Amino acid sequence: AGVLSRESGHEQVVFCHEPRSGLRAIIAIYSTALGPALGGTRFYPYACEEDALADVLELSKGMAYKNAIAGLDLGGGKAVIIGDPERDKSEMLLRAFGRFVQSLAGRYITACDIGTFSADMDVVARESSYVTGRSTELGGAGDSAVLTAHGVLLGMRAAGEQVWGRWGAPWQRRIGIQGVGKVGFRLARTLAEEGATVIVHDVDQRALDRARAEIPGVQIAPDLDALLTADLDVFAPCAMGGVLDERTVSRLSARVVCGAANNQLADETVAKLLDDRGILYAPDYVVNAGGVIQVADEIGGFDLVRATKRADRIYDVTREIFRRGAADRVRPDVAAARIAEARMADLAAVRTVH
Ligand code: NAI
Ligand code: K
Repeated sequence: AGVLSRESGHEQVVFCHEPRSGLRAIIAIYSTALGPALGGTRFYPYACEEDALADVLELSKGMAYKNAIAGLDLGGGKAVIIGDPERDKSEMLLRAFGRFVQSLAGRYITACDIGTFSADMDVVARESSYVTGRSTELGGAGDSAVLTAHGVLLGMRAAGEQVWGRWGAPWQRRIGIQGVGKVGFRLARTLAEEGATVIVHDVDQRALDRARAEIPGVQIAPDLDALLTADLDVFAPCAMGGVLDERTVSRLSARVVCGAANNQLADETVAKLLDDRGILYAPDYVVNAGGVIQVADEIGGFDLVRATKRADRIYDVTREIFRRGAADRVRPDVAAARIAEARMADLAAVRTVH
């Protein structure tokens, strides 16, 4: 891990094993330049430890950029628990994980991600003070999908205005959403209520059944290709990372990509492919920061009104990134990275002066 963290730029990577509970987890801290490293815990049946490590390294770096550009006084980190959440999750395992989080003495603050929920954070919090995303009954921020979906919508509005001059007519607002889980479902419902045409795809039949039952007029695409090639204005990836690659980008009919998933680009060449096809990419970590803004607010005592006001700024930040990109003649992903990296470097420098 030492060599790995030097090469990848991470500050610290911790492997956690607790045999009695079966816990196998990795906590990665990319940067504490701006403050404690905040990022969720993903509970996922990784095929092997190498896959889990690759994921947590990438996700923790993404969190550092996300927190930096959101203007939070927080660094970037992430945790992964290797296992099937439906089968392997237990009080013992979550508390064992909480012990490891506590052992980092506040350098890492955890929260929910794929496969973990507020009720799980309540259990982790019985062993650690460095937990957010707890239940609202316990003073927590609750389900962060609320402000994540809110922020993605604001980012979509900014992107729509950039491409079509305004949000709404004359374009049709045909939105394709991959993944109707916690975030994608809310996004789909709000857009449908606003009168947009919403087409969704999910690999989980239960998620599709719920969407069909609760979102009037929602259309279901049988597979990803059908979704990508549907006549879309906006494609919103809200499932797992890596959906955009050479193949999927070549099929995409949308002019805007704006969604909640972390690390939507399979690799760094994909941003250029999108740009070459005239597709505006709203950088994932810019528009999906609502969730971390929501849970970060819990650190000082959660207030939904305050957190929503802060998440509202995602609209201005997204516009600023498009503006900076145009002014510097770079793609939006490059403009966003420059802003995030500058804030981390500037404040890291100032904060080492005693
Ligand atoms: P979730 O687990 O509730 O929903 C994900 C949905 O995607 C599920 O319904 C799942 O069946 C579906 N899915 C998985 N693989 C798929 C595939 N290959 N094709 C189609 N559908 C697929 O997760 P949640 O919370 O809605 O998050 C969605 C994405 O947004 C994730 O990538 C997450 O990391 C990211 N995100 C979530 C935040 C939050 O506050 N919940 C904050 C920032 C990012
Ligand atoms: K997250």
